[in-house]
Amino acid sequence: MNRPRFPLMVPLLCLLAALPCVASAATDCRAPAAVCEQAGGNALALIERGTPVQVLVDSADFAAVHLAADALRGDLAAVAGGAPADGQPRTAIIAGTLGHSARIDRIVRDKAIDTAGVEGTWEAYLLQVVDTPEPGIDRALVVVGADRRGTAFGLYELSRRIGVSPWTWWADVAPAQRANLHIAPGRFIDAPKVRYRGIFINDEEPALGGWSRATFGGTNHQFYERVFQLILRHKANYLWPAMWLPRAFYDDDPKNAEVADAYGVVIGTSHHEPMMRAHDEWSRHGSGRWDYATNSKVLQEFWRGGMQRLQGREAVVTLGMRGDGDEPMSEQTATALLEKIVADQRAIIGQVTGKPVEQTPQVWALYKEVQDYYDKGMRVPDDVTLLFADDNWGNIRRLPDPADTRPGGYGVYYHFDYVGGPRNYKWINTTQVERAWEQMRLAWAHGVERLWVVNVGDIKPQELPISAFLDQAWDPDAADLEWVKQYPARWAAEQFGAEHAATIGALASDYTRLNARRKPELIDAATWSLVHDREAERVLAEWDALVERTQAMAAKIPTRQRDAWYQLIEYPVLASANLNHLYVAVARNRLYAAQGRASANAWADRARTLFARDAALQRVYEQDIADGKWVHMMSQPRIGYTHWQSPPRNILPALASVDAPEQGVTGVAIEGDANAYPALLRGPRLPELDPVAAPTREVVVFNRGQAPIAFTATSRTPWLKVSPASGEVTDAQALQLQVDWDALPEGRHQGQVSIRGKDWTEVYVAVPVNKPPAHRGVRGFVEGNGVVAIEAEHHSRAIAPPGGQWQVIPNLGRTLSAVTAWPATGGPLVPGGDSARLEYPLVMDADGEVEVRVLVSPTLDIRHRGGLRYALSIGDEEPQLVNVRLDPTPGDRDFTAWEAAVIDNAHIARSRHHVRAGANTVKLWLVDPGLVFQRIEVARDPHPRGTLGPVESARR
Ligand code: REL
Repeated sequence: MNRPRFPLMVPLLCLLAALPCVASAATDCRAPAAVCEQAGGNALALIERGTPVQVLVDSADFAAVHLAADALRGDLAAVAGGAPADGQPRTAIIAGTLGHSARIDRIVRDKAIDTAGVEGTWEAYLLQVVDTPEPGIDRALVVVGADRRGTAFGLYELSRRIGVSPWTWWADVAPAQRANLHIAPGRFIDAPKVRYRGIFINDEEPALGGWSRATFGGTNHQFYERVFQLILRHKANYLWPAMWLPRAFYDDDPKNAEVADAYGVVIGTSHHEPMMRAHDEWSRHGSGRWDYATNSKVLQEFWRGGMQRLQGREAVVTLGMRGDGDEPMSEQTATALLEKIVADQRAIIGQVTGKPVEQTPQVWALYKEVQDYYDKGMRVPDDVTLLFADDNWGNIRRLPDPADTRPGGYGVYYHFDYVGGPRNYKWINTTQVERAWEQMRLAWAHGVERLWVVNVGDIKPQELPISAFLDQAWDPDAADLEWVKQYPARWAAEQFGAEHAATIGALASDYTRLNARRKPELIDAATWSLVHDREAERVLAEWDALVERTQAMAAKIPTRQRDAWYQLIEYPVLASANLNHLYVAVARNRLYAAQGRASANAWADRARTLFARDAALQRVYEQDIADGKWVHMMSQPRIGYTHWQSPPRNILPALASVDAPEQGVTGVAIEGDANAYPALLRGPRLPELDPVAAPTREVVVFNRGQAPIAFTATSRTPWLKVSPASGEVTDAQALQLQVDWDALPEGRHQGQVSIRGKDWTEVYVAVPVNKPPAHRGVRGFVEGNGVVAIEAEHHSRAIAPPGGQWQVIPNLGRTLSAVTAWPATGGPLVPGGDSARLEYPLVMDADGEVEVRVLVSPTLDIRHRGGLRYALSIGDEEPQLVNVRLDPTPGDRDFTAWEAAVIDNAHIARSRHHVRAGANTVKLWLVDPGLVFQRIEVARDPHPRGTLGPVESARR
């Protein structure tokens, strides 16, 4: 098929010359159906001197086609800044569905338009400029659809190509105006590869629920119209409607189904709502227990009602039965009973539709415990789509053998938002596009081609991952590594234009990465360490740098784009940064109060200010921008979680206060230790100084009282310097300790610094120092403080698997990127010899035992083979197999490991090895495909400190 790699307005972007383009602007503008400002050879004007063409559709064509044409007319007018001329046009866009538009059928026939690859192909469409398509019209762009959605998608695709984002209404993305736009001649055809592609609106209180009530009076058909437009503008076709109690799509507003049908959107119900019945309908219309063993007749009639209500409209019917609501069935539920339920449901489908049952699309969702039934052997007929699920945290649980094809095919149900353990995540976007892409690429490679559906919570603010998921679903073959690398910038270009696309795309990627490594709901005052490795400072510095880049960019955003900018970039960055600052302020308040620092009170004030700022940022989103259109939309509580469920509102974490005396009182705190000094019977001892990882260390002199107090600091060791050597402390004064490394012989030493306050306080700080052998001439990552940390992409050698390659996935993971072997559908490899591996050179201080921690993304045992293995060796050792086993099933032996992994968005796998002083090589061997490596940490001390671990080691 003749298709660009990315279905956006690439030529237009290239023309604006800010994005790196695969081909030159001139070449791109000549590609069939490329839309450009300038008139390339024989291009047809869609907009000329501010006047758009007319869009003509046969009245007999489908409502979905008319609605798409209306959308395009509006979009053309918005871009052109004017309406089309009245009267008989000389040029036009003529759209129609084969067999349903006499006009299109005639043009196809008269002009001998080649419909191969379109006719008879699900949702396919063709765009082609045709001369004299009919009397009176000189030239037209003809949009030919194989079916109603095919034609509609041709029209929505044109909307995107003329510069109208799918988020035009949902994020107020204002299209750029163009006086002239042309479409290149040539034949362009396209069709989706995944049959059903869609979203699940879920857990939509209080944000989307409150907003939809205030805006539309509820999730009625006016609301759904907007949802359908959003889906279709992404050329997707499928929806699981909102069902969070007490919502019921069919029951709440009978027009919902009618309008869905008019737009051409296929409706399903979520995984635990069988037979087109919303969960809440059982309490409205059911009677007796939700229990098939005792109440089958009533349930059958309830389900029959769901099918009858469809009136033949397009749907994908969920089969099976879970407990009442999103709960497992009772333990005793036998597979045999479930199989009977499915058989009875299928009988009802057949009776109600009057068609062979396999003609109605059906899914069986293997969600949570239902997958166990599947694993234990439960099966459904072959024409039913098997819908595999992720673990609710973006890690797919099971995939089919690529060789196992079945008429019903396979699907995946994925999450960008979740209510459940270990904690809800509902507020902000925390899904790395790269992770969703990598998981869905795996799914596609394993033959998941029938249905992709993603839980998007309140829709906003999941704009970026929603676009990426649906764009990938359209053509997973085109979504290769290059595609995902460019996606954030391309998406930014679609919202804000090409000029700053790379910068804006990087802002979106970066805030997502920072949010993904620990979701905001999981952050508390203990998350970022104040005492180890300056972790809290490092984390806040990353956020501050991002805020600074965001503000610098904000200054360049024109007024017409400011509403979209705030929703898509500024709010997520500022509010996420603020939340991290808030928790660190709370942590400082508590730590300082425990240490008796007078400044604890100021940190309490700062925490209160940051808490108020969170509300202020929300207020801007909900009231100040877009004329208050997004009222309630950011009302999801995110501060003050204590267990999995969301707090009822944001709650400022408890703060401590100190009663500071009027006179100054000296105190001392050191790195790596939460205690304050002086303390009874023990003195402070710093963590070791080391020329590579910790060449300096910090000691803080602080004040426990209100009046400033003088101090002196004296080194009692010739090679150790402390500065400043004296001063007056109002709040706190950091002292830097420096070692004269040249004066120090190799080996371990101990220095001492004494600190005296004017109030007679006296503290002696022990300063251990290690000067390891230099190992001159040895190259590699150098041990420091007993640790070597290496980002997986910084290998010195990569031996690819047979027929495959190692791929670096940028941005994926917690710190830089991730590395995975691709393709990932093969069998296990035997490690050793010249087999596939990554190599990392180390320079170690001394011989000894080490623990090697390999950080992998929390990929699950997708092929049900008992885990995912890699092997590791150092030097000439035999490769040691390490099995990554994570299981989201509560009670499973690997459940705790799974919980820890999704909280950290990484699993830390461990093995023990022996190293030699000097040069060593770590070999990370590929065994089972699918693992995604983020980092390697080699440590003499088995306990990692802090949440993120050490910074990457120096490389020599
Ligand atoms: O994320 C999920 O799949 C489930 O938690 C939801 O589907 C579930 O229906 C929940 O909204 C409440 O019933």
